[in-house]
Parts: sequence; C-alpha cells; structure tokens
Amino acid sequence: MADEYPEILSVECLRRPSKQEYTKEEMDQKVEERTIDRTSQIVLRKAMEDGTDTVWDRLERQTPHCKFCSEGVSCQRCAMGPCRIMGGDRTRGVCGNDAHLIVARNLLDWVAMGAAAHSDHGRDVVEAVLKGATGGAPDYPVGDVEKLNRLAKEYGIDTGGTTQQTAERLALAMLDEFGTVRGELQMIKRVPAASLEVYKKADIMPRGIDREVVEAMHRIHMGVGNDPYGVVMQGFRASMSDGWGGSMQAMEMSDVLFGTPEIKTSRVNLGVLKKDHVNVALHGHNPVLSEMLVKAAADPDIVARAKKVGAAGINLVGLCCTGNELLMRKGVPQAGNHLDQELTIITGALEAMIVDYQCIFPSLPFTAACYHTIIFSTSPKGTMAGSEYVEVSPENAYQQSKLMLERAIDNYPNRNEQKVLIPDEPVESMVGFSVEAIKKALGGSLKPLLDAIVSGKIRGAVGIVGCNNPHIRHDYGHVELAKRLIKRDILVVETGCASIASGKAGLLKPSAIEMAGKGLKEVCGSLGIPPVLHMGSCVDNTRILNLVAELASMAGVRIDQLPVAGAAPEWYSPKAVSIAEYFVGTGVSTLLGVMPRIGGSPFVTKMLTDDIEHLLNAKFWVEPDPSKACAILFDHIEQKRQALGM
Ligand code: MSK
Repeated sequence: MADEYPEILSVECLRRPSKQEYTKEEMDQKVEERTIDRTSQIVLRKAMEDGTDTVWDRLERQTPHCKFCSEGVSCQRCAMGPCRIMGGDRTRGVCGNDAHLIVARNLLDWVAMGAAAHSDHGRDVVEAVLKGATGGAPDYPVGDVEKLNRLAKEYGIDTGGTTQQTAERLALAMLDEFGTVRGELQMIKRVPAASLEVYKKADIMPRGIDREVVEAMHRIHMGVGNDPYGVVMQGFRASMSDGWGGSMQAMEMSDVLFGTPEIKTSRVNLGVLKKDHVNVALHGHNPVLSEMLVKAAADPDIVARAKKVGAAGINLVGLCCTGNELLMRKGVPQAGNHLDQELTIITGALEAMIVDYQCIFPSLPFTAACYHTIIFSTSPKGTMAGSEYVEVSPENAYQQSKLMLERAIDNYPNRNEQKVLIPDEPVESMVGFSVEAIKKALGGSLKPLLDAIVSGKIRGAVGIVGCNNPHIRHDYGHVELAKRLIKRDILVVETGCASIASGKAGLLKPSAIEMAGKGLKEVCGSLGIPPVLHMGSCVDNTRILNLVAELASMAGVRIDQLPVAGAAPEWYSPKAVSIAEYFVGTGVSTLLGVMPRIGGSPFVTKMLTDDIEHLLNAKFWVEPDPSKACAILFDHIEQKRQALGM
C-alpha cells in the first residue's frame, strides 16, 4: 500500500488548521449546534480541545458552497466544457444543453452510483453463498435453511437435493439477474398485480441489475439522453433494479448465510467502548467479513492473547451499516452512526477499526494518526491510502480476521490513558425487527398490524431511513421527526443511521411508548415492543419493501394506496437517492430533509415533487423542518385513509 502511495508514506495526524481556532464559548456553542447526542457532544468537545479535525470543521471551511454545484447546474460530462449555467432557461452549455438536462443527467448519475453500490454489495454476498456451497469457502455454510428453501421455491428451483445444491442453484439464479436475458427480476413479483401494472405502464420495470446501471451511464453520456424527462425516468428504473434486485438479494442472502434477525436487546452510543478491553470497531456495510470477525473474536487463542496483554477481553462494536447488520443478528453493540466514525477514534480508546466499504471517510487513517488506532482496509474495491491493507475474501476471511484481531491486541499497550475519554452509559435498544420477527411477535402473520391500521389505532406507518449529513444537526432530523410521528399514532420503522439515532435517543426502548399516542401505545404496549422498530441496515430497506408489499396484498390494494410514507431527514449519499427513488417507484411517497441538487431546473423539480404522482401515484417532498415534515406526512396518511374509506 505504502509503495503505491509514496507521497503518503508518513500518515500525519489530521489537525484543525491554526486559523480555525475556537474559544471556549465557541466550543460550547458548536458542540450544541453540531449534534444532539450527549455522548457525541462529549467526544466532539474532546476533538476540539485536542485540535483534531472533524467533518464539521471541514464543512465550515468548505462553506459557502458553489451555487452552481448546489443547484446541480454544473456539467463535467465532456471535455468541451466544463460548463455552468447562469441565467436559468436562457443559457446553454458548449454542447447546447440547458439547465434541465444538466440537472437530470447529474441526478441520474447519482442514482446509478447508489444502485451500483448496493447491487455490487449484493453480488458479493451471493458469491459468498456460492463459494460456501461449492466448497471454496467452508466457513460460509447456510445459516437459515428455511429461508433458503423459501427463496429457491420463489425462483422455481428444485429443493429436492442437498442444502448445498439448493444454495448453489439459487446463487447462480440470482447472479444471472445481474445480466439477465429473461427481461425481468424475480422478486419484484412480490408486489400486488395492480402495483405491477403501474410499474409496467410507467416503464420502470427493471430488466436486469447491471443492465439498468449501464444504461443509465450510457444515457448520461454527452449526446445520448437529450430529454430531461427520459433521463429522470431511467433513474426510477435503475433504482428499482437496486430495491427489488441488488439490495433485495443482499438482504435475503445475508439472512440465508447468517440467519434471519430476531428481536433482541443491545446497547447503543459511544459509551459501548470499554476501558479495560481491546476495542475494535467494525465499519462499512457488508456482513461477510464482520460475521467472521465476531467468530474469530471468540477464538480461545485470541481471547488468551488479549488477556496476556492485560485486557479483560475483546470488545467488538459496530458503526454505520456493518454495525447494523451485526446489531440485528448478533446483538453486537453499536458505537454510533455516520458522523460518529471519527469520534469513535477520538475517544482514544480504540485499538483498531476494520472497514469494508461505503460511507468510510478517506481521512480516517489521518484521524487515527492523532491517537493509536490502526485502520485496516480489507476490500480490493475499498482500498484506502494510509490504512493497513489486509485483503479479505470468503476463502481466507477467518484467518485474516484473526490476524487483524491479533494486531489490535498487540496495539492495546500503546493506548495512552491520558488521551482516553469514554462517555458514560450506553442506551439499551430493542433491535432485530425483520419482517419474519414482526410476524412472530404478532402471532404468525401481519394481520393484527393491518387490523390495527384499519381500526385507526395505528393511523399508518412511516419508514425513516438514511444517513447523517453535517448540513443538519446530527440526529436532530431523525429523532424529532420520529417523536412527532409516534405521538400522532404513526408507527415508525427505521433502518441505517436513522435507526441508530433513535437508539441513542431512547426511542428503541419499549418504554418509549410513553411518548406515543394512545392507540400506538396500546398496540405496542400489549406486545412489549417500542413504537419505533429497528429493521436493519441500508440494504434492509428492502425489508420495508417486503412489508408494504405483503400488507397491500393482504388488504387487496395497490402499495400506493396504503397509508404509508418514507422519509430521509439527514440523507447524504447517492445510495440514499437510489433508495428514495425506489421507494417512490414502488408507490411510497417520500420526504427528504436535504434538498437534492435539482434546484437549478424548475422542470425536474416539478416533475419529482408533483407531476410524477400522475404516473406513479407517489411523489417527493422536501422539508427540513421536522414539525412541518410531520404535518406533511400526517396529512398524506390521513388522505390515504380517507381514500380507502378507513
Ligand atoms: S451507513 S448510506 S450513512 S444510512 Fe448505511 Fe448510514 Fe447512509 Fe451510510
């Protein structure tokens, strides 16, 4: 790694520039303004006192932003430019494109990027299943045979042979969907026939996972997609190949390998780090490596080695969605969400951070250089300058996991107690609400949930999903919206960093029903569950798709007729744009708390927030204020109820 990047041979501590010094009063104010989580506040203050640079400091230095870029009207698509559009409709770039086309192409670029990221993650999981089934990776046996057989039947695969044979056939059938010549994906057929008709009429039925992403990239090439409407619509089709294809495969096959999540209790926030343990954070998205790290951490040799250096043991903690995957299935405590990744290092108590891919700040090795933390990168797709690279594949994952844990243990004596600050008590959280687990809690089917919605005890449901974004006060958008919705008897289901925000705020505790309205309190109280349900990682948004598909089928209506909605109050990533588009494509109107970069085109903005409803019966809203956002979502749900005569 170092040889490849000779200029980065010395990985220096990332300090805040001296011109960006803060007084004590400024620190007090910034800590309050930047995050609502108390443990994050404590460590953020330490970062300021240590002089360590953070995402918020960098945002401050990048502000004000370029207006052309913010509104999506800068174009770098060919070498005749770059161009930026001034004066709205009347200006054109060198090739003759206008603001609408530039915005549409930039948006499609983001959707394709997000869909590609999720789907490539899905392919990696399916390949691990295949290698496990065919003898190449014996550490990856099938963990949920029932789910394997259920999926095999769905794909029309004979389950008469051995488990390995079924797994091999299913994996090959799924891999075939990346470049399928059959012309349609299997799992989208889970939706009611009437919803399928809407997708066909709108021409957003995905024909193959890779195909839609490649076609998106083709269309945004200069001189191909020259009509903003067609360019935007390809975004919906590409995103549907993510939601009902790549991400769905990632979720289902992770369950096949590692087991379908069940309800359990764990702990959340930076307080999960332990003073007397070797602390190792697992960050990224794909559970293929992290599940193996959990296994390796229990290896007697590893435990003995930790004791030998004077530690009480190994403490694995999660971050972002790799953390969510482990939280759902294994109850591994979660240190935090997206904007906590630097803070976890800044506690001074982290021996190693092991990353796979997605949502990993490139600056982490340089933050780590201010303390004693080792950053291990592990994926050939996610190599990182300044990190220690330990290449991991399903064939060698266990051995490589042990190796990294040994290095972390050996790093424990390097911890500088003077630099350690672990905030106080973590918050208990109930997690693991897969659709299967929800059904189990309800006595075997979703019928009681549907009945509660029809009776009005629960007015409807909102999926709050997505990231943190330093443009929004950390966790504020998620937590304030969730609190307001449950107060109005709206069930909240969550994934990704949104769910961790709720965990930190105590909304994933059964006792949070005290904050809910009367009807929701009664239903959740009788089941002993919280009013906000943790449904997993980013690719687990597909669990929400399955939930609404099953509810709509049971009710005999289209998905878009259900009193449900989506929200991404603090989204930042192109993956979130793809998720938002497949929610709307599926028929679930979605509210964004951060304006996407489409403001430079009145045409594209109106298309997505208004006109698209005529085609898909769903649309977008943009509203950063949680109070107003709640009002929009509540009105939407009440209108849907009224239309169904509820
Ligand atoms: S980790 S994509 S910041 S949810 Fe999935 Fe969180 Fe968003 Fe990454």
